[in-house]
Amino acid sequence: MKVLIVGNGAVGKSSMIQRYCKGVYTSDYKKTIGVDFLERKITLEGEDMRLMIWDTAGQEEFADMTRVYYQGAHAAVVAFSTTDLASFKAVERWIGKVRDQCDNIPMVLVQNKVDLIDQAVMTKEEANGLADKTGLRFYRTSVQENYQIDEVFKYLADCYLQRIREEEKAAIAQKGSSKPKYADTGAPGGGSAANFQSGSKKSGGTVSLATTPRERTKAKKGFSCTIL
Ligand SMILES: Nc1nc2c(ncn2[C@@H]2O[C@H](COP(=O)(O)OP(=O)(O)O)[C@@H](O)[C@H]2O)c(=O)[nH]1
Ligand SMILES: [Mg+2]
Repeated sequence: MKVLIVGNGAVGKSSMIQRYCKGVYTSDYKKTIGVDFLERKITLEGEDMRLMIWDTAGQEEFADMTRVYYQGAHAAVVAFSTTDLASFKAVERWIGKVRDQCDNIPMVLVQNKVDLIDQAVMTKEEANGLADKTGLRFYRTSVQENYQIDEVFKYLADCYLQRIREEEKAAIAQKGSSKPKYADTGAPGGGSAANFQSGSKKSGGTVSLATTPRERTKAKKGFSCTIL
């Protein structure tokens, strides 16, 4: 699963990725260069998921790179900082950019650095107002304090998982109509049930469940979670 983090510079995007994927935090400000993404594996409702979280630092300066970063993304975090008014005002522009570049992917709005709430340059009402206006789920986080970071990504992973499950349901419903195909795999002659059984015997004696919809669903699920 490819996840993007967008937002103005210095709101804490790289720190958030490092915190979530490596469990580390540093207050040294370094402009991110070179790192494409970090990953973390989580289990959600019994499904193993691999989140690849892409850093979009410096993107604005390299318009050509934009497409590559956004391409194939499954979800996005749109972040602003408690202490940076310009980052707050830029939120809708970032949302627009994600909507332009990606299909209708799940997004979440994040106000980072809530540990600095004393130095906030917007009120709680203003932040809530923006969240309402955008219609996105809103989290207040502190990468420094490791507050609400896991929740942000869990929410996006959950949105993605539900979406995949719905797609699978639709795919299975469609495949139902192609069932007779499997009845044809057996030896010549006989009814469809007999054919299916003789086909199983041929391929090693055990009655294999490999052709049940459930097995195919699982395989597809794993694949869907790891493509970029
Ligand atoms: N106080 C505080 N500082 C933070 C927090 N998250 C990030 N920072 C600091 O903000 C600065 C910019 O962070 P960075 O991750 O490089 O921002 P990016 O440009 O969006 O990738 C760094 O000095 C971080 O240590 C936070 O939750 N609280
Ligand atoms: Mg960065």
